Amino acid sequence: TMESTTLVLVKPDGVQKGIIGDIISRFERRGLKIIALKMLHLSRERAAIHYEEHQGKPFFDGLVDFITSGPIVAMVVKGNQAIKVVRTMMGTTNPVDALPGTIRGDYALTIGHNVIHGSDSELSAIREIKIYFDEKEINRLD
Ligand code: YYY
Ligand code: MG
Repeated sequence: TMESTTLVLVKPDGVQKGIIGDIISRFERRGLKIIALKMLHLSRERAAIHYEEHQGKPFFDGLVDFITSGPIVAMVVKGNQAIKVVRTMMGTTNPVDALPGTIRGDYALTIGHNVIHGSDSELSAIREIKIYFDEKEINRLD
């Protein structure tokens, strides 16, 4: 086994749709552990830091508008290959291509409103978790 931790966000559209519980349940059913959890409303500054890899791209301003448009839920998810497993459970970035049974495949239809974020690599996960959580907010006990 290869334990890893990843950052998951339920985006404003996911909170609005009332699927926070379903998303958490999917991870728990799979055997992943939620080791930190909060609801917050991102500032544009913090959103730009989160999405710094996309600065300058044509969709960047719309992405920041969207992710700051309402409350989100941030969580740290832990388990065997959690980064990869969560990405698979999310489905493809463009929900039009996402398979039924994935979170985006079940709840989203356009790329600008795709319900969920999950870190895409070990480095991204470490960087992104720090944007949302202090060390002391993360439960490292099992
Ligand atoms: O990691 P993931 O969310 O699956 O996709 P990214 O390529 O990192 O893009 C981040 C975010 O930006 C995506 O979830 C939707 C939005 N976006 C967009 O609106 N239009 C694109 N052409 C690409 C991405
Ligand atoms: Mg990404």
